[in-house]
Amino acid sequence: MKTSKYFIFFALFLTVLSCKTSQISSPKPIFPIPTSDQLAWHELETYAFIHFTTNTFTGKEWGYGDESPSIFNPTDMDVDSWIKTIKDAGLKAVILTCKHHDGFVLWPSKFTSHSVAASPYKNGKGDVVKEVSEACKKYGLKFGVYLSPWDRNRADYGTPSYVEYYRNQLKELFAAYGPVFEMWFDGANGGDGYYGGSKETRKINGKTFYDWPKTIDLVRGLEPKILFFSDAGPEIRWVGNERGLAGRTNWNNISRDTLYAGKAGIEGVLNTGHENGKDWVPAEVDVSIRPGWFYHAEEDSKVKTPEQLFEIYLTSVGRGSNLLLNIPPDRRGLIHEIDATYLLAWKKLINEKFSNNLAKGAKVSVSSKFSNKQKPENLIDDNTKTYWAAAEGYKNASVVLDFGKKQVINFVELQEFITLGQRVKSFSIEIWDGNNWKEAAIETTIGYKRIIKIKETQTQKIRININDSKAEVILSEIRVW
Ligand code: FUL
Ligand code: CA
Repeated sequence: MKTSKYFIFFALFLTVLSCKTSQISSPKPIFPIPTSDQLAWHELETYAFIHFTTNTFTGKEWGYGDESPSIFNPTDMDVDSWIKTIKDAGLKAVILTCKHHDGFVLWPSKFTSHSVAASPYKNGKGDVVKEVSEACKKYGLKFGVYLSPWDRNRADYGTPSYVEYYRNQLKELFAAYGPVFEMWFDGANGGDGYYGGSKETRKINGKTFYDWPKTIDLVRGLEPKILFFSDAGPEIRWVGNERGLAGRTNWNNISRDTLYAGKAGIEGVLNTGHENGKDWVPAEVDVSIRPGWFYHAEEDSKVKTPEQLFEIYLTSVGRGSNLLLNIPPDRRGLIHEIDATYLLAWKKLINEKFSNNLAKGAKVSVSSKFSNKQKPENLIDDNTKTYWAAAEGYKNASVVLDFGKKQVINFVELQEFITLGQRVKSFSIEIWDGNNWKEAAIETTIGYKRIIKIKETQTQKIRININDSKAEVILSEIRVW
């Protein structure tokens, strides 16, 4: 009787103790944190933009809005081959310009006659949006929609009936061509246009005219998992330039309430994000494989080479952003041979540079750990869902990887476990020269992924020093190439 009493007491004591330890056995999140749909978006890393409309046939970048649908006439259209090339190049999704600023729409919309239905393409029976979305399904790629808010064709542009028209088109698109993973709202509003023949300059108030909150609610009602891209989100932000450059410092955080699409002078903060931003709004890097967004034969000699594309990969994905690479079909309705060749060579280059992960099988030692659950080996298990964390509250930490013998090193790749928020503010990489540690790189943020190119060196050991962080350091993966 007496023994069992003691036993119960002891068991209770143990339970309380274990509750206490399990409470602190995982680090707490540092807000803001990504939603599960944003997390899935981060994992896409690279996807394609397709700009295709009457501009392809007029040679313009911004059609005025008076183009006759009769000029939209691709001679050898093969959407299947576009999507196959994109898939072979390792890209994970496609965003199509269903309507660019000129107002010509690529599906047979019942709300306008300024569309593919009035063109010679398939004798007016064609539907490019349908073809692209179906080919994406066939090849297992996600499908996204670009629908230009600015419309230089519409007579009612600038009045409430235009906003109604725009929303009707969204309803039509989301009903017929889903699922849609991302919706791209372009902030460009150049002013002048055809506007049903009035040929004038129309200025709208970018902050109020489109009443975005209402439009966004409408689309979310049709597609709950949709992610909205615009200059300032809500889910994905513009990176602030079209040259393929995410900020070397790149926070996923900004404060949405201080920004809106088209607001002047926000490129800087969009590029780097804001350390203390209240919302998780990661940057997407949109850049074209050619100088223009649309195909122009005179730019055939200016297609970005595999090496240039690789540099862009490093300054976008390698800086914690996603890369939206534009690949515009030509007048035949094909991805030009030069573009296709360079794309596949780029993919090959990525595969070659990142083929031999030296971190696999290395000996990992860390300066501290949160608990036995977040073991250092989690850093090299090729699984982004497992992580190592420094001891509670430790805003600096170091990790040493020992390869056991000298190895040639070119790149170091780091990933934070962003499910618990972005933390690291500054870090450095050091190389062991046999006697001393030598600094090889000094950088700021990491985020979802950071790839640091270092001067080719032979070494047996590298050390990553996290010098400052918002809270205890948490990394999910380290790879060394
Ligand atoms: C810009 C547009 O004006 C360009 O034509 C292109 O569509 C690019 C992706 O966005 O704002
Ligand atoms: Ca891991």
